[in-house]
Amino acid sequence: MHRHVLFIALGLAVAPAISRSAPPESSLTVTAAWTRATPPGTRTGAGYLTIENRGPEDRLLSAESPRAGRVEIHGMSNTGGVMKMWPIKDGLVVPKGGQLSLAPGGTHLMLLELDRPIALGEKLPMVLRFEKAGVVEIELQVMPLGSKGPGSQPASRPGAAIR
Ligand SMILES: [Cu+2]
Repeated sequence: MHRHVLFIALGLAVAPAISRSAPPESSLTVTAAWTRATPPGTRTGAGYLTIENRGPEDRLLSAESPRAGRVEIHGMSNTGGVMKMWPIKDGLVVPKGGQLSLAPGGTHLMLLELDRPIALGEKLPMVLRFEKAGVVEIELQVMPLGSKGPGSQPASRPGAAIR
């Protein structure tokens, strides 16, 4: 009984120290984060975004969303009208001082096992996990079915929601 209380107290004491050690400003900015509304009955969707990097090389390791059972990073090719998608397991490099773009027809975030269709007007929460920058929380703007994407709009402020 007393041991349990001690462990809980330690946990509370350690948590703030960890968040303080995180960089106060991230070098990553996510812009133009969006997805498309999906028709009723659809369990999959695709997310697109641009990551601008003012710092050293980083790597997008994975993504998740409370709205999807899982999110995979997918590569895509279209050769002679044959469309192929495949999971990219070891993540994507965000080049030093450069940017990484996930866009229709290419690399995308595949949302699988959606709990319900994606509706126009909602903002789809997404968590991105980076090798160096850690966790970045963003929201995907929902565009109409068939949309080619929004203009460049910040999805996260530098340093915001970084843990
Ligand atoms: Cu895909």
